[in-house]
Amino acid sequence: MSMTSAQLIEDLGGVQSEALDELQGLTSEESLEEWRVKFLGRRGRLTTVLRTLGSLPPEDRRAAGQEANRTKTLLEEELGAARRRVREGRFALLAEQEQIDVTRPGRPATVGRYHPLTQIIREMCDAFVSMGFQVIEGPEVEWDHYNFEMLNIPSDHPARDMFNTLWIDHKDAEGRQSMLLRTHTSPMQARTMEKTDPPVRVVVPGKVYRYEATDATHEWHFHQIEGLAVDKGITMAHLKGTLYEFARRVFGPERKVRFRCDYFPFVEPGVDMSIDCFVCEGQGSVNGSPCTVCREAGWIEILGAGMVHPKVLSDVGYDPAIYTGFAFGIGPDRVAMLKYGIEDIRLFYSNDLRFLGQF
Ligand code: FA5
Repeated sequence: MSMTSAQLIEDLGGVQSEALDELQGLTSEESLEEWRVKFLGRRGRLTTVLRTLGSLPPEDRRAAGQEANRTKTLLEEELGAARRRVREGRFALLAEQEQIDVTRPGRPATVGRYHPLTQIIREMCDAFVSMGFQVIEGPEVEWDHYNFEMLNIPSDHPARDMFNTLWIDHKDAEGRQSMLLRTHTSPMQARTMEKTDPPVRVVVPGKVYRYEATDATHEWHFHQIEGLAVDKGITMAHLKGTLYEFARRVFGPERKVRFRCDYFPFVEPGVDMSIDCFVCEGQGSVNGSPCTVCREAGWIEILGAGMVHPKVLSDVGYDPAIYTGFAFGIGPDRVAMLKYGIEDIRLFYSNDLRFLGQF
């Protein structure tokens, strides 16, 4: 029985509607490819129908051929559209999963800055450099020899109690503890003088460590800036003039400064210098309650100082009959508290970016 064009056109219609029905439910690129092979492939359903074209009587072929081409083009176009849909759907899904909002402005890059203590140490050193001092640094792991002995603090000296020392597990030939974390920057006094002939004028910023309980103005590790000036004819007036000028530059002219006698074995005479408390404005109390920052003193001590002890000078080979000098050790952590109005020293070391970002 030979095929008629009406039959062939009906077959084409059947393949078309079946193909379009199936295409509707497909959501992956793999299933679309399977669909293509099934309907449009070399052994596919459409091709099979087309092969029967040749068996039509010649006068019917033209109409049937046109219909076959139309069907083929339609299925190819629908496949293309379905492929685009699947691809766009995949991107939309990805965007949803990754929550990409391409319209959002980019995140600004965060710009780093110096820690407030680094800033204050640099500012303080700059003040001394402008007065003729040179900046040097020294080791944080130190010998007992420089931290104590060369500063006129022998091992049996009660002044060792002033410095609650963190010792390193290391003993000398006689079995004594001899290595420590420096308790102050003063060991750089002897280290500098051993290497240099007078005149000497240096400042030494750095970290120091003490086995100490912490509170609003005490940390167990903090910073100091040591100062040392040795020459012929240096007097206490030079010491006071230098430190007043430093205070004026860092705090401004209106801040009150107080000198008092203090004791350090490596100076004679010795003093400490305080600045009026920024919280209670020197009163010792705020609204009738005791001031916790200065512990009711009205003053905050920022440095120890004095005229270099003759024994310290002679131990490094300087003649104390010819040379005199002054030395000081300032706590920049306390200076930063006073300057910026910070009520607790521990904030500097707590690594809170909300705090650090304010400087
Ligand atoms: C000394 O360390 C002496 N080396 C200073 C000195 C140098 C005197 C040269 C004479 C000549 P003192 O322990 O007082 O001294 O400390 C000096 C400064 O360090 C204090 O005034 C204070 O500002 C700071 N400081 C001391 N202990 C702490 C601490 N626990 N936390 C924060 N700052 C401190």
